[in-house]
Amino acid sequence: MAACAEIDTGLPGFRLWPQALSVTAQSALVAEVMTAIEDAPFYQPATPGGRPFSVRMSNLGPLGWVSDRAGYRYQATHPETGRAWPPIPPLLLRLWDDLTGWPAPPDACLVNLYRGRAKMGLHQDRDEADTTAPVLSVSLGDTAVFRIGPAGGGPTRTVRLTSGDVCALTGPARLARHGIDRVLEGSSQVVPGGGRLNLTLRRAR
Ligand code: MD3
Ligand code: FE
Repeated sequence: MAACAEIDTGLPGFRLWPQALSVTAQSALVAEVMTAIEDAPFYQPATPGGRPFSVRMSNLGPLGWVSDRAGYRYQATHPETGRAWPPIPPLLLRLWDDLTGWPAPPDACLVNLYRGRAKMGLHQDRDEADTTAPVLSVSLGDTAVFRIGPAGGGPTRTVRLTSGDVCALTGPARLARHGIDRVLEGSSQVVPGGGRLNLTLRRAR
C-alpha cells in the first residue's frame, strides 16, 4: 500500500491515517467485501439483554464476533447459516502488516453496516484473549461521528471518520470507550445502496 501520513489525535495509542485508501481502492475493497459477504449475509444481532443492534453485522476470517442471549463471543460460524466465515481479503491483511507491524495476522474481521439511523453506543472491546494486540479499523462510505474517551471513564471527544480513513488502537487506547454517535447519510457514494461499512481487524485468540 502507498505510504500515508499519520496525524496526531492527541490520544496516546489512537493512530489515524486520514484517506489511507484512494477512492479507487475504497471501491475495490467495498466490492470485494460485498462479494465475500454474499456467503455470510448481514444479519441483525441482539444484545445479551435481547435488544436488537441498529447496526447489521457479518464477519470475515477464522473467527467472527457475535452477540445473542448467550453473550458476546467469537465463533467460527455464522449464527444463521452455520457456515464458516469467508476469508479476509489479502489487501486487508497487508494493511494490518503495514500499519500495525504486529507479528501475527488478524484472525477476525467484523463487518459493520450502518444504514439510516444506525449507531453504536459507548463500549469497550474486551472480548479478545490478548488485548495488547492492536485493533485496526477501516471506514468506507458515509462519514461517521465517532466518539472516544479514556478506558476508566471521563471526558470523551468526537472525531469524524470519513471514507478511506484507517485507524489503529494500541496501548492505552486499546481499551478506550468508544462508539458511533451517528452517520451522516448521503455523505459518500462509495457503498452501493448507501450507508457506512466499517471493517475492524482484530486478534481474537
Ligand atoms: C477504539 N466499531 O465494532 S471502529 C466495534 O465504526 C466498533 O463500527 C465502530 O466499535 C464502527 O467494536 C468503531 C473504530 C474502533 C474500533 C475498535 C476500537 C475504535 C476502537 C477498539 C478500541 C478503541
Ligand atoms: Fe468497538
